[in-house]
Amino acid sequence: MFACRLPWWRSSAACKSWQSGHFLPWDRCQMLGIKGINTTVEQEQQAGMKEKQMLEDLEMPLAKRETETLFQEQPETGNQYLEDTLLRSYLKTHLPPKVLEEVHQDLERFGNCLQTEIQPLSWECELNPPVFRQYDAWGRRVDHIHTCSAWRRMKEISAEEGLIAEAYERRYSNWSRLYQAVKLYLFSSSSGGFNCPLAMTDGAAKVIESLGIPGSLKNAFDRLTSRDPEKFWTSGQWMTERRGGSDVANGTETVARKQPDGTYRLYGFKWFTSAADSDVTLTLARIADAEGRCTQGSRGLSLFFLRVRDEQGKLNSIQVQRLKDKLGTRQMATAELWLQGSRAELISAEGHGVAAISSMLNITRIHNVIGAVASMRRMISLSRDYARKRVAFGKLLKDHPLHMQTIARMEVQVRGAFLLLMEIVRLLGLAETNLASEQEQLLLRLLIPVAKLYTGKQASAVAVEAMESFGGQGYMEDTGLPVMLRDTLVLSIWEGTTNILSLDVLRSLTKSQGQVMAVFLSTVQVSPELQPCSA
Ligand code: UCC
Repeated sequence: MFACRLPWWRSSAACKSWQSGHFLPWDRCQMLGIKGINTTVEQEQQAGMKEKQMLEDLEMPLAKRETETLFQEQPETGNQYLEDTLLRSYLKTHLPPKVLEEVHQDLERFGNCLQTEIQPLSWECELNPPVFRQYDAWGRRVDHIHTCSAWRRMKEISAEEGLIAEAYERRYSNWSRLYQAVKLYLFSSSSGGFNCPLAMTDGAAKVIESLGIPGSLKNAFDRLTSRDPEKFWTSGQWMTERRGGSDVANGTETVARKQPDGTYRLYGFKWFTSAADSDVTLTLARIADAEGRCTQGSRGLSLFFLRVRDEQGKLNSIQVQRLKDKLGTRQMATAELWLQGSRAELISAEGHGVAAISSMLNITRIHNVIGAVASMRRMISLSRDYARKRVAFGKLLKDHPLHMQTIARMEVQVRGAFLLLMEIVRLLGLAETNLASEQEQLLLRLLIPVAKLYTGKQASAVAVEAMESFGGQGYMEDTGLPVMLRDTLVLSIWEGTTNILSLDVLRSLTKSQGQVMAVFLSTVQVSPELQPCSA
């Protein structure tokens, strides 16, 4: 019984031929009489000849078995843009024809690029996670986070493709934000985790823009929104400290001390800093008064901008304690950082740090929705392709109604989530070009936390379901499918857990004195596509 559970080459049903170095099943060894003991020279010679013959017989089938194609065909996707009928029909319905024409060409090209260049890079990022080196060979503290070349190439591609720039250049007025979101949606599940720094980069650019791009931040804004890989910067968002990341008001211990030149020095411990290889970051701290006292709670928090390294690449009085050992998003360096007098610039009104960083949070939460919809889309597309190739019980999976019902249910989920995402980025585009009505702004405020909390949970449920549709192959690391599941699981956790976002929904209700709900209900009632089906 026990032997049956072992791979055959380790079981009692197998033995190793000492003469040839080849493995032979045990019964064949018996037949050949290759025992190595209690045999005469003649018997051994006979056995040797028999074995030679046997190996020759085996050689062909074995060699063939090695080179034969897999007995299950690999699921694949082609050009993700061209294959996404819902996306294409949405763009066709909503975009002005001139914009559609330009955008279509670019997305088709980008879809090809994803397939040929970006997807292989993504896998490379997964296979080569960041490595942290605290000391050099001579004992000097260097705190170097080494990232792979594929990860660095993702940064260049992000700039070249304008994955942040597109939203801020506003070439297509209010449609620019939607267009950017569509590119990010296509990029996300092939980005090897680079969608995380992009989310925070977008959030930082948004904060700086909402401050009116002050002169001191002009260079940073230009770099965060640059299409030039040489200039492009990414940003972090350091909010979580050792007391936790949800209750930021009570968990933030970092202290800011004002310097004679008007800048600040930050002292504290940031416990969870994603994309720690970023160039700049936004972070919260409490400004200490002349006696060193700080205001506690939310009203004591202010928002700061800082560069992680100086021009020479030296860390800004930051020590990296270690990299986090995460369940997923392993391609991306998340670190624990000590701020030991890091030079920073105060960018919010004193005590209004949480309100100021909220515009970053709202952007990163939208990116979270993009990531959720993208991962569902990818898993289901692969599952659909597999159903067209895999035969079971005498026919293709696609011809089994029960299997197709499962896929159809997932398809409904991703389509609903996709349309919700498109509505959010459409509203955001209007708000950013001063074209949104008051109702649309209220709706946007409500839908962001709702969509983030809903799609975050939905994505992992769909990913688990989709994995099942590949049978045992879905559970195999080298298919790449488990990576997608692991990376999806974070979506309900970072950027505010489901309950924290539920509280944010309540916050939006309270702050608007219930108006957001009135707007939501009236919007739902007038949208024909949201009416219950009468037939
Ligand atoms: O950093 C992290 C990981 C980074 C990786 C990100 C990558 C994502 C990539 C996705 C791609 C696939 S994780 C850390 C994330 N941390 C959070 O998300 C924080 C979670 N906690 C919360 O959200 C809390 O609700 C807090 C911190 C916002 C609550 O703080 P307070 O101080 O208790 O909140 P208050 O007092 O209610 O609000 C303070 C001010 C108010 O404005 P004023 O002062 O004008 O009345 C609020 O209206 O902030 C305003 N405010 C908001 N405004 C609070 N939340 C919002 C909001 N969502 N929108 C607008």
